[in-house]
Amino acid sequence: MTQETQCNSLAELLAPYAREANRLLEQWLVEPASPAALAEAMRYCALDGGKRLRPSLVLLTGEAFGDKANELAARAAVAVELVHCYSLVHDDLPAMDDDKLRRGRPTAHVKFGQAMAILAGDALLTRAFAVLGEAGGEQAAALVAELAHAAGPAGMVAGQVADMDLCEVPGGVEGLRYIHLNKTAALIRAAVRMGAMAAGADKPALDAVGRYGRALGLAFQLVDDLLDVTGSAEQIGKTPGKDLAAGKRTYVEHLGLDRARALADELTGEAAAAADALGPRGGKLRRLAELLGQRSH
Ligand code: GRG
Repeated sequence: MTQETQCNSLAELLAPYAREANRLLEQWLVEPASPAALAEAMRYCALDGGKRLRPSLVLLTGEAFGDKANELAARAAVAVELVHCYSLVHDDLPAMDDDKLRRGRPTAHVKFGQAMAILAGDALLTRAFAVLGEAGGEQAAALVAELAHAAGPAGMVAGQVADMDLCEVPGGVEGLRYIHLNKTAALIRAAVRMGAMAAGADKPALDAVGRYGRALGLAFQLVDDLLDVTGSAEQIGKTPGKDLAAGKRTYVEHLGLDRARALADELTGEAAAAADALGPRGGKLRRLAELLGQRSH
């Protein structure tokens, strides 16, 4: 399948996938018997905002490897975004990053109180695995395991524990790489792998997709660190300068702006090379990596 690569902005490339992700989230987010107040908080945390990068990656990769709309990819897209939304809600809590602004709006605990924010996060996380698991069958089970591993104690949660200095982490760029491979890149890698798995991609393709996701995830985090320093609250939808002010380890703090920018470019090149290894199927993934490397929000 030849993939269109004409898009000039990340928003333009993501738009059709993000629209579909929003539609699917509306459809699957709330389990009917949920208390209304919890459903309201879940909707606040998961709908109306965000770039929908991760679900778009699932859908785009599924499309690259498949010929038609695939329900498993659709469920995986919803599941990965729900896990991402839960992680943002919990990360914003006073016990973690203590942030007041997310996606340009008050954070969940500011809006609903801490107890409801914690519970809404719990509900988003568990709902993710219900939506994915309910597809049934071996393929769905493999996707559940993929997502659980990426989000769990040897993945995103490990990255968060390291980022919060709750475990030993090597100093310097090595430690930063460990944190961001787990906190950020693991879920992005899982997103592209799940899209490819849902479409029945073979092992060599899955390996290339995994390399792509890992490099893209690290590049994404580097650009996030750069934007924390150079972006405005309007551009990034959260408090700028927060990471640096909080004494957080960031690539900019360790490397300075120029070397951090150079590393982002290098990782974008790595992602592009992995996309090229997929042949024509990788065209859109390559373009997405280029545009993500240049993003301003
Ligand atoms: C609570 C287990 C646990 C983990 C939290 C996601 C996370 C881990 C922390 C959020 C802070 C942060 C800078 C994470 C790195 C990943 C990242 C840049 C998240 C923001 O992702 P975007 O830009 O957000 O895709 P939107 O709002 O567009 O979905």
